[in-house]
Amino acid sequence: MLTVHHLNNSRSQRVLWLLEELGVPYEIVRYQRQPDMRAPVELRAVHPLGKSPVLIDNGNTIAESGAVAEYIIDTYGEGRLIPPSKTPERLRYTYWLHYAEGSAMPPLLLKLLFTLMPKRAPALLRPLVRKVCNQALTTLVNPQLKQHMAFWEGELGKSDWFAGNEFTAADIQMSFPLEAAAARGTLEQGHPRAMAFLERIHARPAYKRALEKGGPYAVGR
Ligand SMILES: N[C@@H](CCC(=O)N[C@@H](CS)C(=O)NCC(=O)O)C(=O)O
Repeated sequence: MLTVHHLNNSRSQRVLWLLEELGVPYEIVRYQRQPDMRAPVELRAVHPLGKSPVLIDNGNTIAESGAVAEYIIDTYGEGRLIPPSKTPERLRYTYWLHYAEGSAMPPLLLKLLFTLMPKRAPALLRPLVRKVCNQALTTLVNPQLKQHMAFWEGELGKSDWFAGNEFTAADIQMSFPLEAAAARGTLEQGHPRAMAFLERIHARPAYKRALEKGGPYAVGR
C-alpha cells in the first residue's frame, strides 16, 4: 500500500487531501515537528533532505509535493482532478502546480523568517536585528507578497478554481500558499475571492477527512 511520510502541520497535509479526494487507500508514517519547527532527523533516512512530504509506492520514493501530486494523478487519478491535455485549462493547471512551490512559497517563507528572527535574536542584538528585518520586510518581501496576492485575486475572478471551472489537483497544491498567507494575516484585507476559495476548500468532505487523519493543522488558521 502507498505510504505517506507525514510531518504534522505541514505541506504533506495536501497529499493526504489529494488521496482522500481520489479515494486511494494509504498508510501514514507520522513525524512530529521539533521545538525549532524542523522535522526529526529520522525523516532523512527516507529522503536525504529530510523534508515532508515523501511518498513511497511500488518501490518508488517520491519527494517534492508538486512531483508527488503529479505521480498520484498519473498513477491513480484515472483522469480525475486534471483537465484534458492540450486544453488552456491544462496549461493553467501545470502552471499553478509548479508556481505554488516555485514562486508563491519563497516570499511567504521569507516573511516567516524575517518575522521570527528578531524574536529569536539575543536580547542585546534584538533592536538591531528587528530594524534590519523590518527593512527587508517593507522594502522586499511585503511588496512581492502583495503582488502575488493581487495575482491570485485576479485569477480567481476568471473562474472559481485556479485552472478553470473544475476543481483540480492544482487547487490542492495552491491551498498551501493561500493558507500560509491567511495565517500571516495578509490575505483577509482586500482579497475576498482568495478568502472565498479557502472557505470552499475547507467545506470539502475530503479536506475534512484528511485533517482528521493528518492531525492539527495551524497553517491556515
Ligand atoms: N518544496 C518542498 C518543500 C518541502 C518542505 O520544506 N517541507 C517542510 C514541511 S512544510 C519540512 O519538511 N520542514 C521541516 C524541515 O525543514 O526540517 C515540497 O513542496 O515538498
